[in-house]
Amino acid sequence: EGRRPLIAGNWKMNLDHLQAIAFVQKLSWGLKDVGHDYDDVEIAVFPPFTDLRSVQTLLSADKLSLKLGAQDVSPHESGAYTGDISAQFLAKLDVEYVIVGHSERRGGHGESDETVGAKARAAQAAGLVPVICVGETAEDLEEHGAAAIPVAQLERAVAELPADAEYVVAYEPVWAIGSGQAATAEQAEEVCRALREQLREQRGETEAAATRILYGGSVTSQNIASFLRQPDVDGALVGGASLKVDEFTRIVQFKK
Ligand code: G2H
Repeated sequence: EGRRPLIAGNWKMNLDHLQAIAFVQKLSWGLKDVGHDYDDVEIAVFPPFTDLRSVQTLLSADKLSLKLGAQDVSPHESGAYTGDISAQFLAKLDVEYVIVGHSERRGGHGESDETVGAKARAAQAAGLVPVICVGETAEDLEEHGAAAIPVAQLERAVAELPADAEYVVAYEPVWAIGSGQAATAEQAEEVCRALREQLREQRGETEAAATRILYGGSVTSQNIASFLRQPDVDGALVGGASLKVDEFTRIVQFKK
């Protein structure tokens, strides 16, 4: 439907800033070797905060087409928030995307849907594109089926965004994260379709049709193509497999 696929590499708490430079160099050279067309498939990497400056310098010095993302952002603009990083700080480092509401933050740091919505709003206000993560746990799945919880999370996360805001949605079933047990392409499509339907009702047809919805959870070079063949899956949020240059290169080259 004319949405450019996005493959996002979420490094989580891996690779320090020296390792990050070596990694991004190797990745971008490898992508050049295989003739990757960035207009065809967009690629973004999401390093830890402490790597962003180094990676930004490398990307701009070598005019690399990889996009830069961050893994979290404060809902606040500035002030007495020890340890927080503002959206403005990220924007000044040429960060374009920021993950909000990853299950490791919802679970491990007690982030509510309201907090996730406030983070998405703060990111959007600073000119960043929030990557809003939603997904059900194994217990949710058993109790409510696959779509109900992610749809409710999305509804609350986009509630405060202005009309026609740009954002990305990532459907990550919690039971599929880092488990090696990915959802099937059909399961992913079912929920991604329900998420788009929610956007259609809540935000209108134009925004629903333009918004990219990614699948995340144990994505590999073996299963990526099956997800991207689904009409409502527009890319992937890749964790573990984004830390291996060769494997990540195969993933972004999924059409070949
Ligand atoms: C889900 C995903 C990336 P992995 O958290 O966000 O990680 O691919 O390792 O399951």
